[in-house]
Parts: sequence; structure tokens; C-alpha cells
Amino acid sequence: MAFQLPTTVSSHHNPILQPNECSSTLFQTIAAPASIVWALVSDFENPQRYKPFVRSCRIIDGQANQVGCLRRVDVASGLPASYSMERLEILDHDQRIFGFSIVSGDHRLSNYRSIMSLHPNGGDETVVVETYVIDAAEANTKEETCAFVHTIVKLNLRTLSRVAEDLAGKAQQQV
Ligand code: A8S
Repeated sequence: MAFQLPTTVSSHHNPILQPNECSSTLFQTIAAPASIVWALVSDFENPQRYKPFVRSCRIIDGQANQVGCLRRVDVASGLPASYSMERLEILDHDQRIFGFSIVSGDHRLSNYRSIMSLHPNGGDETVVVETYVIDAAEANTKEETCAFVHTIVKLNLRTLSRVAEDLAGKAQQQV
């Protein structure tokens, strides 16, 4: 069955782009209830639960998991960067919408932001929609930057799916 994005979130996934920005929207279907997926996605303090490149994370400003708080994310060695500072922008528990932005770090990702929304799809299935936008100003690296980001986001969503499905399986065994 084709997934229809609810109109209540469509503006989040259709950003108005500047000429120097690139953006993409990814969809991931997960065989786990939205409550389980949301618990992972909304835990701003612990992205390592489903982001395979994240080594550790800590809140460095503001109150954990409150909009406006800042986290420092340290990533695995071998990547072109070692850390990233990220701000929690949107945390809507009712509509299950999560947004963050990258504010600094030793990487070349400039003005990165991402919004995820979760949609129960019947039968304990969840559709996750993630839209990112990034400033890829330097013409010669634009394609490369966008492809790099796309690969990471895709992998994060696949891992999210695996982790949530594992948790859902475990939750069922306990009943
Ligand atoms: C996310 C998305 C991205 C994270 C990138 C694009 C990053 O954490 C990694 C490598 C980098 O070079 C940049 O949702 C940065 O986390 C894995 C450290 C920001």
C-alpha cells in the first residue's frame, strides 16, 4: 500500500530551498509500533542507540531532551570528522515530530538540519519520514557532500529499523 504523507506534516518535509542547498526525503518502513520507534528517535541524548557511527554523546548546554539543548556527538574514527555540536529544534510527542540542527564541529557540513516524523501504518508497522537540508555552497564538492550525507542518513534509518524491530520482538516475548 502506498504511503500517504499526512498534510499536518507535509510542510516539514517540503522545505523551501535556497539555490545553494540540497535536500532529500527518505522513507523507512519499520515492523515495530510507533511508540517503540519514537522512544529511540526522541532520545536526543542517546543517538548512539541507532546511529552506527556515533561513539558517544553528552548534553553540553540546556536541559536534556528539551528544545534548545545542545549535544556533543563524538563519532567513530575513520570518518572525515571526529565530533559535531547539535541542537534540538523540535520535539513534538503528540505528533511524533523530531528535528535537530548541526551548529558546529570539525566537519564540513554547513547549516545541516533534519526533521523526522513517525506514522503508524496499521498492524504495528511504522513509517519514518526524514527530510534533511544542507548548505552545499562550494560548487565542486556539492554532489559529494549531498551523496555523503544521504549515505549516512540512509544507514541510520536502516539501523533504526533493525534496533526497533529487535526491541519490538523482545517486547512481544515478554507478554
Ligand atoms: C545524522 C546525520 C549526519 C551525521 C553526520 C549527516 C556525522 O555525524 C558523521 C560524519 C561526519 O563527517 C559529519 O543524523 C558528522 O547524524 C557520521 C560528524 C556530523
